[in-house]
Amino acid sequence: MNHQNFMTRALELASLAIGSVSPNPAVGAVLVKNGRIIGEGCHRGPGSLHAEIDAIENASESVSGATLFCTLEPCCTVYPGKRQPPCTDRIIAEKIREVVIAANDPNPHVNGMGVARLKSRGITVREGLLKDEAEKLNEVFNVNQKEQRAFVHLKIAQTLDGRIATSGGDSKWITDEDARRDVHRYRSLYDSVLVGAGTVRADNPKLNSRLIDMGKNPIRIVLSRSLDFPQEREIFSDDDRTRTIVVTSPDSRKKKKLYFTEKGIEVLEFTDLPHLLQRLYRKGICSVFVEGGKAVYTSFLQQQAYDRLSIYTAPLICGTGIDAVGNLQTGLMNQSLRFGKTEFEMINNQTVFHGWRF
Ligand code: AOF
Ligand code: ZN
Repeated sequence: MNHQNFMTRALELASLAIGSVSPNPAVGAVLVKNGRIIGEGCHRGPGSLHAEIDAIENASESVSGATLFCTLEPCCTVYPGKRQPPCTDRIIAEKIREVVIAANDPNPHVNGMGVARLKSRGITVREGLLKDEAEKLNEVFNVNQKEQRAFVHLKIAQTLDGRIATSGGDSKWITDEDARRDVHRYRSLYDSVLVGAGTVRADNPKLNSRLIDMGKNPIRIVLSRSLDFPQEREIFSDDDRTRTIVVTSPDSRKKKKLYFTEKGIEVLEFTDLPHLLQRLYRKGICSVFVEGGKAVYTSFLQQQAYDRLSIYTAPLICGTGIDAVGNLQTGLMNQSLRFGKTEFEMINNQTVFHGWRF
């Protein structure tokens, strides 16, 4: 096995806990001595051991002189709210000789200082092995740390002619069950799922991860200016005890807000999406998976309030219908939104486009 294989294994370990680590990053670590893995570890979520320490504790022999492969730069300080002791101290105390790191930790309390501390104690440090893979795994954490706001992933399911529903509003179902299962997998990875009031009125969605075994249910967020809904929408029932938050404008009627707060549903007021994303992050909601409809997609795109967009396209043409995206006020082609980084996949006969803003 070479260095790349060891880091690939560390990335596999990191991804085991993805979906349960928020607000922390997913991290994996492998300890190697004489060309053999002698310990493996991963971070399992807030309050749990860090991956490096987990690997040290699991080691089958003394780790002195070993090489540590970790997917994230080891942490190096203590600060209010920090739950685990600095990994660098333990790495130094255990006399680990070399540390190979995939990605830098953008947390301002680490951000290069972990590497500097290890180097200052004579430990050889190599950085950047499988960096892109490691950064993709923690795209939510990276945006959280750098921009102090929730990460946004927009998801659209559409026909070949870019419709998300017929003119009568029917959208069940554009994509097949396998594509919908993939969407439920994403729901289970994120802290929250957001839809507009129109979608709640028209589709009465549950917005849970029921197509995934053991998938955790995200917090449900509904954007509504009017706060007018038909009674008994699924999203406001607490059968599965999933938290729901209603987000509305500061001038919506007090009496209507009271209706929700009396049901134990939190009401948040917002003026623009960038502020809402900061507010959600401060409340511990690190990621938002946005599932429509048209007005909501248009607002997020218009306000540049997104990090990633996934479009599931099914082999259907519906002719007239509801467009996925409305007017973005882009008069010229060079003012259109262009995605720098893209990926495509197929799910049965449907294409899935993934685009990243940066
Ligand atoms: C590591 N290894 O496995 C993880 C790290 O509250 P704490 O003590 O768990 O610290 C959380 C911070 O530590 C988090 O914001 C990130 O900067 C880093 N996460 N670091 O060395 C790990 N999960
Ligand atoms: Zn640590």
